[in-house]
Amino acid sequence: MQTIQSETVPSPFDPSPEELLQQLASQQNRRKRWLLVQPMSNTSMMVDSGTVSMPLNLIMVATLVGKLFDVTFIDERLGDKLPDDLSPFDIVAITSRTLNASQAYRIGDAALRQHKTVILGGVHPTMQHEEATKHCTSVVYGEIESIWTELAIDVLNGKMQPIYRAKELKPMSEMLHPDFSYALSSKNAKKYSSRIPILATKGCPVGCNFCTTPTIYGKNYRYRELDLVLDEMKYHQERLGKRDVNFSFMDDNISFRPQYFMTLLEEMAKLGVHWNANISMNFLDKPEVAELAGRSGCDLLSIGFESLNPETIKSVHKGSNKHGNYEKVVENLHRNGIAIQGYFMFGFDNDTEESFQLTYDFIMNNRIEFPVFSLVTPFPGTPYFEEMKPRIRHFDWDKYDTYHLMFEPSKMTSKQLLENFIKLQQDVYTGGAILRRMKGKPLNWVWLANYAMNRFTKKLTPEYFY
Ligand code: B12
Ligand code: SF4
Repeated sequence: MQTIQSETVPSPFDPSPEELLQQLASQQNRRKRWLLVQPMSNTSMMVDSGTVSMPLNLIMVATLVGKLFDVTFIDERLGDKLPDDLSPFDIVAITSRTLNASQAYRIGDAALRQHKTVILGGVHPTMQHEEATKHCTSVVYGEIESIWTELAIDVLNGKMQPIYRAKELKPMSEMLHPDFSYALSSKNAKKYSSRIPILATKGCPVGCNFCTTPTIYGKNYRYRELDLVLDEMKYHQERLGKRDVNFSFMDDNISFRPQYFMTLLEEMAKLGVHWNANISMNFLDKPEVAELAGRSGCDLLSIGFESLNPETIKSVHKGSNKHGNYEKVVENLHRNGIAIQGYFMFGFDNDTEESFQLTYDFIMNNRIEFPVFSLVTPFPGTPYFEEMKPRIRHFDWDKYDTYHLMFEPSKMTSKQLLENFIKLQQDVYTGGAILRRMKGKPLNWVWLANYAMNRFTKKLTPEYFY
């Protein structure tokens, strides 16, 4: 006869996991103390210096954790200092991308030495969970929201598992309204960009082989009810006492569901806000979309053009990029007063020295306001990483900032790649080139970004990228 253990069969009288969590939480003698850390990277790029964007990922973690526990929030990029003595804390939870993984691991190791429960989350620990478990008690795979109940129950019971991975993703309607006070309470908070991060959708089914999003979230695309997004915008308008608030969407690709996107735009037009976002270019070739985006207060869209070579686009599976549409997309956006942050990557196997001239001509002829260049970087966990692994020069995560040479190119030497890469950046950011691209455009932060890039690119030498 088979014996059935009582705990494997849930009784209708058992509390649900959510109820159990509330019960356990209310029995805490004192609220457990969490230290949440955004680590600083070693990158020479400008992304982690000067003004930085508020880390919505860690803010979302703090918002959830803060419902049941005490939270101390440290953002090393601001100059916040991690205490040497971690005894006031029970749990140290650290977010990490690849470029700050080694710093995240150093913090994790130090906290483990002080016998703290250490939790690592974010893109890199998700993609490299076996590596990450050596530097923590537990890794959280993907978003915290979908696994929070199980994680929090284990924290309260003091019985942690090495990895927490949700069986299914929760709908975004359950996402809490982010509480920015955790980040803004830092005495260094003035270093945060005034643009408020906001999230409407998650995921991107385009499926580029170099991107972590399809690997972590699959072809899934979720969105929040519009009212939730708009309520968040109205809340900030009231808090700041003005209509003209600047929002920065953290979405992977905001336009994947055209109807949702168009309705969101209509509603933002009524609110009178300003916004920027990442977007794929399929769909922007329609003039009516660009017109509505301009009317809704969009002042900049970040678009991954990646390469002007259609063969390269095909090889990375970026089906959203139709080479014949590039100029039409730019023209549509410019006609409606929307600036473009254009991303371009170099080092692909199809790239030759001519690729740089082609890109220069495209940027200058189309007056791309904010071109951003990177060296192709196979991020761990992506199909591209697996494909390129035998050719990757190093696995030093500090150098995975898209500004280091990852492998020898196939149709030119590394020296040629780097010299052309530097020349292109310096050429599009000379004073004259900035004027040619920017003349007549609104006097805003995009001009400042160009000025900063002018200074930054002058300093570049090939050694920088090794
Ligand atoms: C918006 C965005 C940006 C913005 C803002 C970044 C910022 N400060 O937050 C800008 C434009 C500045 C940017 C810049 C860059 N980015 Co970016 N960016 C994104 C994007 C699209 C969304 C990030 C986001 O905020 N999502 C919303 C939040 C709420 O979700 P989340 O980050 O996934 O966080 C959840 C979980 O990860 C988890 N979690 C996160 N941390 C923790 C911690 C703990 C303890 C726990 C339990 C859980 C947990 O719970 C969170 C809440 O749900 C991601 C793609 C992605 N989906 O991750 C790429 C991404 C992070 N970027 C990437 C890259 C490469 C860059 C750049 C190097 C690009 C460049 N060449 O300039 C720079 C580097 C910037 C930097 N210093 O990190 C890569 C990183 C790859 C990697 N393996 O590290 C990503 C993953 C895109 C990709 N190609 O795959 N980026
Ligand atoms: S379009 Fe952007 S977000 Fe979507 S898979 Fe490609 S790189 Fe990732």
